Amino acid sequence: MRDDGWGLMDNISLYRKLYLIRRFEETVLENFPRNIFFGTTHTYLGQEADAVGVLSHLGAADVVFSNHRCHGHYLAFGGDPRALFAELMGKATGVCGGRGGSQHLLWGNFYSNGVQGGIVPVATGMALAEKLKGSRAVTVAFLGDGTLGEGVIYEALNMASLWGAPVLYVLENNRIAQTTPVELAVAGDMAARFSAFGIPVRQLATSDVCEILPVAGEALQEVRATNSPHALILHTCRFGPHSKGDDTRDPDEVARLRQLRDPVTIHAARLSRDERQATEAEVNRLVEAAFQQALQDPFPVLDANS
Ligand SMILES: Cc1ncc(C[n+]2csc(CCOP(=O)(O)OP(=O)(O)O)c2C)c(N)n1
Ligand SMILES: [Mg+2]
Repeated sequence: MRDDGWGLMDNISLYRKLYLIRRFEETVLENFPRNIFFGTTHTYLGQEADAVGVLSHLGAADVVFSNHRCHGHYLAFGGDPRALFAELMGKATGVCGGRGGSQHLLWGNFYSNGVQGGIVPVATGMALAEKLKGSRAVTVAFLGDGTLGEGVIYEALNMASLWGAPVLYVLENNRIAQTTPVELAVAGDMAARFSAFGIPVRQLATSDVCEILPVAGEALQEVRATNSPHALILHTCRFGPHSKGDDTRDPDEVARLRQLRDPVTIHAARLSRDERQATEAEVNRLVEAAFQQALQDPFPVLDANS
């Protein structure tokens, strides 16, 4: 997390973060057909309030584990947009020197990995390590509804509960996994998956960052105070395709979600017209400059001997 006031939670600061993620992701999708990005990408369009609502509470010593849909988490934690654009382009200035691509980031205490569920035991172990070190850091691990089918998650939840790992599992239920609707992939109750292991769960069905912030803050405070795992289920909406152009949903249904559940529009209503326009103009310039800079950046030099 950046140490420059990025953690502020006033309405303009929150809007800046939401809109930064939105513009970043739109820029990725707009430019994907130019063949300037290596590998694939999964955008966070529609879920911006989740990352901002949770990660605005964290400090630089805390730890974040993310998945294949990691750009929003990285940016909300204070990651540099230019380094992320450069990473997608395989450039030397990228988050991981251009070797990780969209899904595999390592930046300070921020980790992401595209193997579904793979980060959950790793995050749990990291949380435990921080506890044993006495750092007071909390770990946040993001996962999606479609990842609830991965058995390794349940081994991790069991150990987290037994050993008191200070971790907040944030389940982003966007009701779809690639093209599979949640009804065809997840049986039974989502919250019960956590409570079965004695892990307290909170749930919210909102795209309003101001509703997520206090509940996430309370959950994180409990993780810190009790040195034990907690879960937060955020029922959210994916506005874009799973990756690029692979959306099999009814376009009218997606349009309806955009109309009712847009985190950017919802929060924009709290700003005056001038505040909104000034913030958007500032972020538009920042994202464009980051993108252009990354385009100019050099590729890594491959050294066969290293
Ligand atoms: C172990 C594993 N199996 C399959 C995939 C391919 N894959 C990537 S994302 C995804 C769907 C994930 O759905 P969900 O967990 O709901 O996250 P969302 O994409 O909705 O954010 C799949 C099947 C993978 N990355 N890892
Ligand atoms: Mg999903």
